[in-house]
Amino acid sequence: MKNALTTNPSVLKWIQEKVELTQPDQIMWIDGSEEQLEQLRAEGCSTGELTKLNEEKLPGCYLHLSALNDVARVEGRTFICSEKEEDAGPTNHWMAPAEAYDLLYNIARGAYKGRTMYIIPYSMGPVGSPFAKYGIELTDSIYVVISMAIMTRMGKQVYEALGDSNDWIRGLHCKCDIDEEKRYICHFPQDNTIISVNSGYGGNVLLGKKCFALRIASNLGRKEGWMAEHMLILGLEDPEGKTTYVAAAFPSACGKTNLAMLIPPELYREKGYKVWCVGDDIAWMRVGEDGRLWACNPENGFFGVAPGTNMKSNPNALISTQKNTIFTNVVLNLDDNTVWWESMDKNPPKNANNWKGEKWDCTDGSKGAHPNSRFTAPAENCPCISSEFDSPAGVPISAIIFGGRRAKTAPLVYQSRDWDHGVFVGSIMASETTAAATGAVGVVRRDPMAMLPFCGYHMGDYWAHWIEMGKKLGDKAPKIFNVNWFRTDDEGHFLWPGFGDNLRVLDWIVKRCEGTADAQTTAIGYVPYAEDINIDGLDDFDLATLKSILEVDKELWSAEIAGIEEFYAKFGDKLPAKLVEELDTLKNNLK
Ligand code: GTP
Ligand code: SPV
Ligand code: MN
Repeated sequence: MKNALTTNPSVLKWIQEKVELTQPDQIMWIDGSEEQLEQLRAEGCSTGELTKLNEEKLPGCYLHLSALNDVARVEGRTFICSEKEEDAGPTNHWMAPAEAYDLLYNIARGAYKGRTMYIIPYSMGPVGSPFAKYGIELTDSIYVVISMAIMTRMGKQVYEALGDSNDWIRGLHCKCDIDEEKRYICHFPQDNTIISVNSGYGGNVLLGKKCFALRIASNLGRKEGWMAEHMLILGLEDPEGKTTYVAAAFPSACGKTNLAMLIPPELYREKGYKVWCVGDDIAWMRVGEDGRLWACNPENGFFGVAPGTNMKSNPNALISTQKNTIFTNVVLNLDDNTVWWESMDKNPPKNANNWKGEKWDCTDGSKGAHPNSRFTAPAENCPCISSEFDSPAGVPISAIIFGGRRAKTAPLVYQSRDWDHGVFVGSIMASETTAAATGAVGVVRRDPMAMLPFCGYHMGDYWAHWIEMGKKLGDKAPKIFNVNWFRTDDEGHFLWPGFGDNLRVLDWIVKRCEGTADAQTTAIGYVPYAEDINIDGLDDFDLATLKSILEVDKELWSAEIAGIEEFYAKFGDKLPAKLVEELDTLKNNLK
């Protein structure tokens, strides 16, 4: 092929086939150079796909508005096309591979006519590290190219690392007409292939992210003996300079980015505590040579929720977005060409366009930014990025934390009795739904390990894989915890201050890992003594409230059992016996 950046035969053959299928007017081999990206940004601005923002206030930043019907992941149109239906399991949508290819190729046929095919080589994980996996995404979207340049290690160095290997993930994205009725996000684990059509929204089209790094990678992890999880990774440095790493799985829009970039409360800062961000959304984890669990963030940037991000809740995230960032579906301030979103500050712009690109009156009660509006920011912008961010070996994990939005039931924090009980705790996770996916918001649903929309195979097999990993790790396995920042009073107000103050809970978690904090044994696991969570310096929060959110209400938990049983029933004989045992133990404990 003309101007090809590789001689890898499997790459060339696959691209040639897709060129014949999609029939682009032009082909552009993305090399990752700044000149090429700059050319694409300029072209994106000339077609209206991008708006260049104020170069003085937001250098290198752009606004992108998606189609009105295309603002979040579409779980109902996301398919695992494994050969056998039972391998996708009861929590995924499944389509037979032959039928899916047929359907998708019919949609993709001629889809690049009059357009350019961009060929994006990218790496998930630092290029050349033992964690790294390579992918090629074909797209007809400039937004996708410049976003992949932020979210992944993108460029021709990937071809050098790949050599002649056939071990890479194929990704085809076609915008087509952004037709909701023909929107499909399909995964073919047996072919390491992803095809996404009729969308331009991040989670559906930045194929390195959820599609590859979770749905395909979870399959690879199962085969190769490692784990791909919807988890942030952070390091908590104590005053002696010792850093403890934890990984935490919360469902979409439930606080991963916020926790990953947390700024400790003043009294901890004064003592010298620091939090370092390794990742805010995805963790790949494998057993290291020392037998411990080591984690790497395969991404290179943050695709974070904009609304609610402000100098108080998450200054590190806000600062990360102040240069070289792409904003999607936020408010455009027409006076100074900057962006705004709900609760960024108390001064919504008077002369502005909303996320739909319409003139917006901030006093009419309508939202200016979409609730799932996002920023795409380079990890290197983050003031608290970990020195280990690019480490080929990753970081050793001491604790795994599960969590979700539960107004009642789940206490602020508890620890599992052991690894298998921890797998049970993850498997019964439930959370109120958010705007990160289309559909109703605020409905409690089971979301095991925060992987419900992202596990690329049968969830029963996935749990069995977790149990297997625990066996491999033995007494070096991380301790497993569950947190809930979202307990509310009867009027629906959050009881726990959250955000930076979540460090107070992390502090207890780290002490539990070190064996220096006590705990009370309850029906669901180990719960802190209220006195062991430091609440010094908290206004409007007292020990009585803390005790109330640490409470394990046996009635609520007994009601929970029915929900767990109903959920577990879906998995039939794929439900690991260990989890049934753990459920029996819980039932007995609640008697
Ligand atoms: P994805 O990118 O969708 O995977 O989301 P995420 O898990 O990274 O969630 P994020 O940190 O962006 O937080 C989403 C929403 O939760 C924001 O509106 C935050 O303001 C809110 N939030 C985060 N942490 C807390 C907390 O400790 N307490 C409360 N009450 N809200 C929080
Ligand atoms: C999530 O929904 O969990 C996200 C955003 O992190 S998306 O990339 O759309 O999946
Ligand atoms: Mn996420």
